[in-house]
Amino acid sequence: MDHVTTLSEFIIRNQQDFPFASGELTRLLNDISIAAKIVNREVNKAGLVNILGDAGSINVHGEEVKKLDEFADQQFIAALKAGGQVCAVGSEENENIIRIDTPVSKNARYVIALDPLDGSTNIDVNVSIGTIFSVYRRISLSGPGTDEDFLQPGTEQVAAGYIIYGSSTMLVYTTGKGVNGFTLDPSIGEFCLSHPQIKIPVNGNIYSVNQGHFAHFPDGVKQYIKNCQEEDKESGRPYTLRYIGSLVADFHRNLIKGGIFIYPSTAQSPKGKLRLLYECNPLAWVVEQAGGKASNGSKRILDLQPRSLHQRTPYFAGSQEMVEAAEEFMLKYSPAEKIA
Ligand code: P6P
Repeated sequence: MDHVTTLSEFIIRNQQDFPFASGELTRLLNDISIAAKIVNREVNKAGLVNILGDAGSINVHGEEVKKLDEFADQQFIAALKAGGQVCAVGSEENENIIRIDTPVSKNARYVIALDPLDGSTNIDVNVSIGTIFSVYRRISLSGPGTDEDFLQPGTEQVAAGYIIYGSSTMLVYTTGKGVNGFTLDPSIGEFCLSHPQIKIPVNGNIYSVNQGHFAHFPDGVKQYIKNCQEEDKESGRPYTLRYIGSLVADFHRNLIKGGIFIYPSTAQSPKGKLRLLYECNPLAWVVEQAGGKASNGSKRILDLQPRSLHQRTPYFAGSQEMVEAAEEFMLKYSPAEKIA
């Protein structure tokens, strides 16, 4: 069997490629991978809720059972605090940023925005879920991190990626030198390089959208979906509709096979449902580094200037030619959808 390359070995071997001082990225991604292994263990036990107790109950060990997304949030924050590489954490689970004031962390050079467990409502039905993370260099000079450290366009990210807890658990990330995927080998407790230099097909035949919102989609999205459903052998249409309802799972499938994921503005979510800082930006950088595109229907996601931590945005991400086709429909049928 060829030599297995672990995540730590890979980072050390490619250290010169990373915009970090030696050792910082190794430690930061190691902290993330430690929390991911702990969350993975709990996610895999979620089916035993009748034994372990439902969230809010007291389990057989007399411990309070936490909701898995709260549990994941606490695990990632604890691992990042212990690792000392970030001075603040912005999390989907917390209204305000968590400013880290420990002696080792408060002058750390990075901040991290994360969705600790996206799609957690799918746990009860055994559907893949994920963690999404985005790392920036701080803007503030010293001390615990500040809000302004998080309100940077996605082009300023220095590391970004996701963990998908599925049929296997994978960590996929970029630091601007391509996208690499690592699969957790539970027998040795290591993330091992399994998908080097991932590239998304420039075109695809899968579209991912919640058709249930169709009536409230912008006309450009309605027309693009109708185009996907038309018979046209030359372009391989009709395309296949695949929608898991778990962003990381839908995104990862399209990254590997090609396709487009769309969550546009809807009546319930006039600015889109997905969050810019810790869902759309990190996945936008990953998909661009893999050769794809990500926009809000008219503007590049990574160029958007965030105004608040939990800001939402319409999201079109995936194979370059599919995103460009959808943008053309948006320009033609929904020009007013230009989101500032
Ligand atoms: P809808 C899960 O709740 C989530 O945040 C994403 O993971 C997913 O892509 C989206 O919402 C699904 O939303 O409205 O289709 O149920």
